[in-house]
Amino acid sequence: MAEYTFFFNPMSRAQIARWALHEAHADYQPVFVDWDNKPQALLDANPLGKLPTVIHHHGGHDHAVSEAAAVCHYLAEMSAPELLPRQEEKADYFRWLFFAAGPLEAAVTAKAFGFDSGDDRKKQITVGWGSYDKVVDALESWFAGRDYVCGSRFTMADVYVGSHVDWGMQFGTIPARDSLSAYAERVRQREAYQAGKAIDGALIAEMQAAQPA
Ligand SMILES: N[C@@H](CCC(=O)N[C@@H](CS)C(=O)NCC(=O)O)C(=O)O
Repeated sequence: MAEYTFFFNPMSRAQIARWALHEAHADYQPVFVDWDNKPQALLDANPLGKLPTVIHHHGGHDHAVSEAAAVCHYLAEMSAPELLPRQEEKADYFRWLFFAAGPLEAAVTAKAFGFDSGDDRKKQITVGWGSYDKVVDALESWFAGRDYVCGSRFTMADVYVGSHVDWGMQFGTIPARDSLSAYAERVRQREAYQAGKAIDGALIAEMQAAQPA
């Protein structure tokens, strides 16, 4: 049995976890998930049935991990310690990992579905992301001064934050400001990013070819 079971669909946030699995050189068994017929093992592990969900078969136990940011950090903890933050990198690492999973994700979703707070100060004070514009400005200024989340060294936080920025540039949900497009370009050079994209890209092409015209 592989060390990790990886529930995925190539057209999903599971791409983030695949990249992380490749960064960790993990031994994993992929299990394709059809949205309309989710495997019981996925629902048992994660009642929301959300992807990515990973099961770590370790020490005679099965440990289920969901939430893409948690999956990335867990994989670093278990299988890629060199991608964990060093003492002096921890503040930046955790701050931006959680910023991306919370405010950034929420701001992009809110903007896409038309419920961002915009210039409304009352809403800005209440919602956890302030406003989409403030979130993008914060992200842009962070990467104006550094190559990666923690400075000059790539860590697992870059898989998660980098995925958001990469997708944002690709789908136009985050503006292609200089520091952000440069950061996206930098993380796309990772061998593990390219390996994961090649697998998911080929599967997406197969699925699209199989669809009736
Ligand atoms: N908060 C979760 C969100 C995961 C999520 O929403 N995944 C979507 C695909 S991108 C999904 O599994 N949707 C299927 C469903 O909800 O049935 C994370 O960050 O991992």
